[in-house]
Amino acid sequence: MLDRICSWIPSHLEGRRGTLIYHWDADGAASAALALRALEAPWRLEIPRIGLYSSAALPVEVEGKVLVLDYGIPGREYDSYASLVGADRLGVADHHKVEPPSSVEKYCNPVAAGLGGEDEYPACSLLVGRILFKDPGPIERQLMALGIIGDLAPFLDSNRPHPAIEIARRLVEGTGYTLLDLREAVDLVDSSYRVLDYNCLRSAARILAEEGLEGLYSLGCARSNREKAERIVEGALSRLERAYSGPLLDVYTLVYDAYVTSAIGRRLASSAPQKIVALVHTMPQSGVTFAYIRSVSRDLAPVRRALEESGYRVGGKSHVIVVEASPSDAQELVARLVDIISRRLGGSAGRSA
Ligand SMILES: [Mn+2]
Repeated sequence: MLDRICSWIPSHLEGRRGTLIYHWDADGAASAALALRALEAPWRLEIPRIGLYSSAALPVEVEGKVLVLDYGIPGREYDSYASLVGADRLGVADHHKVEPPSSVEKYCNPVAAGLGGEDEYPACSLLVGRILFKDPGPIERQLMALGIIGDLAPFLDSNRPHPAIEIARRLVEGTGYTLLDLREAVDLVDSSYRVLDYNCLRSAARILAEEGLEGLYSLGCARSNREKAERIVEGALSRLERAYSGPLLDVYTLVYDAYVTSAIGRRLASSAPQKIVALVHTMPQSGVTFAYIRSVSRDLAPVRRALEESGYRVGGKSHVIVVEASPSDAQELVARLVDIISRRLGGSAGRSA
């Protein structure tokens, strides 16, 4: 089934020139590293503008064929991107629950195609690894597991079981690493997007492709970004304000100029595992506001539908949603979230297994 929609990937990667574009997190970097290992020559590496989820965040200057990995934007965004770079040379591999594009034929997203949920497809790295490597070796197994632990870190951090964590455990078994080693590797990659270090995100993908986890642990820029990011996250936590607290929902606000939205949002979600947690984060210098909505126990699909119906731009998966707004709408966004999640969905924001 997966082969039917994703079998184009190996031939798409043929040729010496091309561009890999990948989501700025650990799953994105692991997916790019797996693609690099399958290439005969290293392609150019590009990362969307950190924090933004739209075709406008994708590079216009690309070379050769283009493969976008793990970037989670809805299909219509790829339709607009295809009109810029050409639909024939664009391919997309993803596992986010979004509407598929209409003009991009090379679109490998089993979740969007209705082949399964995110439990079956917990990471883009797992998807890409399965397609590219019929018999994955130790480094491929590490990379496939890294993407899973990247996307499921909040489950691991709050000690909640998830079937895919067992998949990751089996993948790294015998490669010399544990789940905790993977968790550390996730922080090493993710710290670079928190401090907006695009170059280090490229280095991370390249060294992961060449040496696997071992190379990442000794990557100097990743280690220093982790220290920087820890200080930044501490600074953000001290400025966090609770705007609302109810039995189902907590809403926090933060005004802070660093891309720590997911780091803080994940931490808040892990500390209130029975609830839905929303963080409305404004970065004044960048002029953007994000609402990051996460729950480790509840399916957010009804929340997502309600926000879309209210006219918001929404991206994400079943346990995490990102809403983009402008800073002047931050206060209204808080009120809307309380209205939609607490009042309207109070009874129906269902628990998932
Ligand atoms: Mn992912």
